[in-house]
Amino acid sequence: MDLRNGLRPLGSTPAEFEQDLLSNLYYRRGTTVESASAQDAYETLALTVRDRLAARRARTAAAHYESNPRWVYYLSAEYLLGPQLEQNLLYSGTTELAPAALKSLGFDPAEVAALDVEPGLGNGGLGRLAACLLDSLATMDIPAVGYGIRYDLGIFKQQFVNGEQVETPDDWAFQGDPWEFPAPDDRHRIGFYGYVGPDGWVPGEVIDGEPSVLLVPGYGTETVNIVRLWRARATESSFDLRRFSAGQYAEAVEQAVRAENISKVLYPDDSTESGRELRLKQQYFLVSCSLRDIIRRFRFRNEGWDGFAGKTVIQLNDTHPTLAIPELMRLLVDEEKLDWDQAWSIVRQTFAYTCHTLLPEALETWPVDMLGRLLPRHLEIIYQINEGLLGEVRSRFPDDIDRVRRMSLIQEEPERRVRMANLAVTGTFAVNGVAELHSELLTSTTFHDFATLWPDRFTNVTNGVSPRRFVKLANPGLSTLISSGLGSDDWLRDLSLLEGLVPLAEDASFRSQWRSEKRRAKAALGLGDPGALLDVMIKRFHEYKRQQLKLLHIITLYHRLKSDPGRFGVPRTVLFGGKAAPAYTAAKSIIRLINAVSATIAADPVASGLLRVVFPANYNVTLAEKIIPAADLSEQISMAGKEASGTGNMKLALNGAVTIGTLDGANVEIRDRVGADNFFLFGLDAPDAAALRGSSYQPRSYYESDPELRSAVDAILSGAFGGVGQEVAQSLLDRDEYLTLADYRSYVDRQDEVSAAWKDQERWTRMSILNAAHSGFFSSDRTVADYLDRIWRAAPVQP
Ligand code: GPU
Repeated sequence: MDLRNGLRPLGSTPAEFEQDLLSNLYYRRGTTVESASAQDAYETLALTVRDRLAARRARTAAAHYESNPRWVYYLSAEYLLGPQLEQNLLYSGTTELAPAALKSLGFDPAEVAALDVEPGLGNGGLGRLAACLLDSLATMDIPAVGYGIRYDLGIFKQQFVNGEQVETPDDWAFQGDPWEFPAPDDRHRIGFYGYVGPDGWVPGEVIDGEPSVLLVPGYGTETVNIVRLWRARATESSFDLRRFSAGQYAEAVEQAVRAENISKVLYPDDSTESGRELRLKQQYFLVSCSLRDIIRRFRFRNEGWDGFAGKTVIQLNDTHPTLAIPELMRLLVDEEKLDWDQAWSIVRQTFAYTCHTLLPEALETWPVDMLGRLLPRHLEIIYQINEGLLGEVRSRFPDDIDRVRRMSLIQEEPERRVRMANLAVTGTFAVNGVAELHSELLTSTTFHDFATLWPDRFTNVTNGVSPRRFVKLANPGLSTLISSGLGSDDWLRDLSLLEGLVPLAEDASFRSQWRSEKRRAKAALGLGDPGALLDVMIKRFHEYKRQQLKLLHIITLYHRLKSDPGRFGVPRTVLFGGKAAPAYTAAKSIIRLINAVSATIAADPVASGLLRVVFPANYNVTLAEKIIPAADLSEQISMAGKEASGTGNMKLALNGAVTIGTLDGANVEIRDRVGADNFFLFGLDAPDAAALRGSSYQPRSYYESDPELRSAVDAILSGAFGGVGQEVAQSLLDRDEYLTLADYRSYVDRQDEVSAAWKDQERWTRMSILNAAHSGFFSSDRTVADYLDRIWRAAPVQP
């Protein structure tokens, strides 16, 4: 059957859409207009929109089958997909149709839309990057599948109780998820534990991985790709009827519960290692299910193994899926009976690895004991890979024992651990960092030895963001203005066209419309004075990102206000958004202190009209889409040499926020493009920061020599903010691991220039427009184009 022509076309008029809604309401939801709840209406709408994408999906799959292309497989423990309804309305061309049809059936479109829950299956930048890349892959018609885990509970919900972060579970699919297609027949059986016998691994425990599929539509094209998310299921035999009959109810289901815990919850860590066995199980579960699925798909149109690496590239999103390397070796050697060298050559041609960090503590390692107990055969394979690696090192660098020790896949001291990053570099044909500076630092520091051995393996692919998600959907008003300024909306598929806005920065009427859009977005956020500069810092809480530096600036502004209100620069609203890992005490203290400072300023009649600090709880993609359009100033103030790239910096610049930032991550490339005049640079650069860290850094000397800094720190120490946060100030004075005090003066002085620039609204608007105009490079379409060119080498297939 030809799927291209074999499907009844779905309606495109309001009446037809209404008909489709009705039939889904009756036949799929089993209810009627009169008795339908808002939830019924929401689920019905989702199904009706999904049907349109599913029809395109069928055509895409048929085209893929026919062309038997080279596939890009993206393996990621996290996807932060964002709200699905608005996206799928846009991509299916039903943004106007749907609310009209709902209304005419008597439903309230706003109430219905509010029921869409974002799947929070990621922590932060890494998970959102995965989602942006999938969006671009589909938009560019690249045959691609994303693989991940369908966690029952996503990233925790954040609440503030007395200013403190309190975490509650995110049961995002409590009502079911109407966007998902369960595919229980594609389940795979996965083993753990056990022993290695003469015929290979004999697992001691088995579980099933059951996939469901989410559709990933492209924008302005027919292509609909997919992401497959695995869910752990107990096998039939795991229910213990004997115990149940004996009244031992908990024991009867114990094994089943343990099995299903594997996909129960997303680990809420961001760039720190979490050494838990369950997390290692999740990682193996993801890669084992996904590899079997990749092989199953390869077998549709291909035989043998010779063509596998030619048809397949598997991108590892950080080290979380690195067990895919020994797992594919095991499948090829133990199950497919290939010899080791042939298998290793296939593996080495199939995988590529993206590193997302420079923090040493974020480089995953697993205790040899734990890994060997959970995956005994994989540990053997890792040892054998290590023999090959160390043999190569010894022959290239005879007698360099220290080099061998550094490069080994096994760390010996203080405990034997497997170094996942070393394994990822060894088992792949390409390794990339995520911004130019990051990639340079990787080859000069973290992976210096490997880059010496295999220089051609290393490359850079600077991150990017989806202009559909972060401009069109987040900021419809500005998008319309951009399209009218450029004379078309082609920029949504070729973001370099934003350069066409450059002359419009000199057009007073365009500037005034641009300002109106900013004000409108601020009003929509409900932030009071739309004339105040909106200064935003939205990202995970981490000491290296330095929310504490922003806080010292706020306290300094507050002190200036108190001492001379007439001298105060410009009205400012500072907005924070972000979560701290639940176990990260220092980050949670910073959150608590921000909320306390916010309350103190709000309660002070002298200050509250001019300076406000707002901190909406539970920052996520949904909230990001509201905040980013409203932002005037983008805070990108990490200690130089610590932020791999950043992607919020790109989203904000694209929406016309001006950056204040260090020369870190992708900030460097943003500044190069938008121009030094349109970027507020401050602070130590990466070499100087590293040098200062390496010497005997004395944070106290900065405190002692700078009266404004001193009074800010003293205020915290003296308990001026509800008596909380003293530990934050104390740790700055004693350790200040991320050089906050060293960069304070340069930061505060730069902020004074920000205030001066804001006073000249015409000048500010020009900077704002030029930021957007010169940020076209930061489209994830360009990122995907770079991956294709440097690593993936796959070609588009049009449905
Ligand atoms: N990142 Br490692 C995460 O969000 N989580 C992680 O576990 C690790 C890195 C971030 C980087 O911190 C950020 O700089 C980068 O822009 C983002 O990944 C995407 O590459």
